[in-house]
Amino acid sequence: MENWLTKRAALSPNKVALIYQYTDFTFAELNSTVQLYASKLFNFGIKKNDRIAVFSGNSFNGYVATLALQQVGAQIVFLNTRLSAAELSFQIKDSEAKLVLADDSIKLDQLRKIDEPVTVMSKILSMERSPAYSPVAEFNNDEVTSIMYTSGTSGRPKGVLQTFGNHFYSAIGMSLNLGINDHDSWVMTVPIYHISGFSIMMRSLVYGIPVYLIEKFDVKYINNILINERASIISLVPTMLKRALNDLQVGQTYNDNFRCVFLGGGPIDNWTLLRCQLLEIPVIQSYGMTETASNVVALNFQDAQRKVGSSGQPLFPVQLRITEQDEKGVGNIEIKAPNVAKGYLNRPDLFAAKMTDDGFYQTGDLGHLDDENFLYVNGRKDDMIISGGENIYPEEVENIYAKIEGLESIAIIGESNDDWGQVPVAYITTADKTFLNGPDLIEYGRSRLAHYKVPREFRLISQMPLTSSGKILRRKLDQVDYEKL
Ligand code: S0N
Ligand code: AMP
Ligand code: MG
Ligand code: MG
Repeated sequence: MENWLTKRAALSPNKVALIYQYTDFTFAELNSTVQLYASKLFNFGIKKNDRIAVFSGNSFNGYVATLALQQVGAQIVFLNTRLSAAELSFQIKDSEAKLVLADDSIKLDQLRKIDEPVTVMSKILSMERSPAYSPVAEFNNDEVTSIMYTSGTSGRPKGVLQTFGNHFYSAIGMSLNLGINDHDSWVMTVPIYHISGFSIMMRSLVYGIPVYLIEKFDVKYINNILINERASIISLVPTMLKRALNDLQVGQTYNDNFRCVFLGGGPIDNWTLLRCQLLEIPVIQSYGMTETASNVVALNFQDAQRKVGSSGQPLFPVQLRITEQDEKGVGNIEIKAPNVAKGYLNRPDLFAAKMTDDGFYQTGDLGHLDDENFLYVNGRKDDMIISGGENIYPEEVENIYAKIEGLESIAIIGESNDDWGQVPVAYITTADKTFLNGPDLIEYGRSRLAHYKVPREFRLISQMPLTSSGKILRRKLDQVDYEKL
């Protein structure tokens, strides 16, 4: 396919591409800004197929830099800005990123502690443009454009390789479901470093619609945009939706061009969905993941009221099946689609282990289909916790704590939480509790892990519930008597 940005700028130069802090940029303006930046990146030495890590919030500079890296043909390694220095360092090394391009409008504290080379985005601005630069001619389907790290039960995080083809089929599947029109625009307040955010940028190029780029999830600011501007679609995770509802004043409604909240990233309770119905805020519930380059299943408008609690039907390009069903029809959710990622960087073995012989990706999620083939997600096969749309793997956190002397065993589970959905809490055993206290254990975690991964509470128990083979039974922990540390 032809380069999506140059193609889009040629097809609809005067349409609005980006709205940032109440200022509009057309596709022609965005393209020329991006090409200038790309030419400077090129002069700085960034070339086709280089891997460049990006540490950025949803800022104008970050948006332009991301698009510019695609224009020079670099692969973008998206860093989650909440990660600790050690976590960032691992991803930068593992991806063999040539450099970290950092958004200097946000706090760079963790980045200052790492050894890998960092360049701030504004430094590129001061470079000369290169006469030798020209944008890549094509975005090819099996070319990797973005890499996003995801953890798992097996130790270190893996980089998910997302191709242009993945993003294209994702955008097409979505538009066939939603029916994108000329009045649509998409609010991007989910982070650009997650597929929830980045996919909005990619869709904007494919559809030719504006993105409202929002730097920080400030609920008053967001509601103001939804009430007083012409925004039509907003992607949210459940935590964000609940905050938005709680902030709405009696009688306030979203603008008359508003079409829907596109909800994903984790389970939602029926009460919140009911509240949305009462407030006449349409919600499209969806199901998807980093490995499928955003949603693969979504409810459509006609069925939203009838199928409360369902994530909808597989999108047009998506095949979905449930294997190993129990007596209630609940089993493994498996997906086959052109938007399933190419693999895990450096770990083809781990990706192959998740693929079936006939090409279905085993998501690790459990679910069932009703008699009309609507999907209901029932949970996870493993013990992954989702807090405010961020995933936490107990094993990853437990491994960090296992290094503490005197701590005999530790197990982490998710506990329900009104704001975050779930938060992690830890159960520990020790022969001598004199040296262990809750606040110190929390501090220990905060200096080594993204803060959302750190257990909120440490609970001392006399012994771990075990399986017959001696493995810790996390799912029994919430029934055990404990002493709060
Ligand atoms: C919910 C958010 C906005 C909360 O962040 P907030 O309130 O802005 O926090 P800060 O002011 O930065 O920090 C305040 C304290 O809160 C802690 N904290 C921040 N986030 C979390 C969290 N998630 N859990 C627990 N604690 C958190 C901070 O650490 C800080 O505390 P201290 O000072 O102690 O450090 C924010 O979390 C957020 O942006 N969440 C969304 C993330 C997201 O987008 N996840 C989706 C990932 N999944 C996918 O992308 C696949 C699905 C998908 O594609 C999709 C998903 C949604 C919608 C659409 C789609 C789609 O298919 O298109
Ligand atoms: P991530 O890999 O960070 O993109 O997270 C994707 C995971 O979020 C999925 O594998 C599910 O476990 C969870 N998830 C996404 N959508 C839903 C949904 N509609 N209901 C329940 N869980 C979901
Ligand atoms: Mg994942
Ligand atoms: Mg995640």
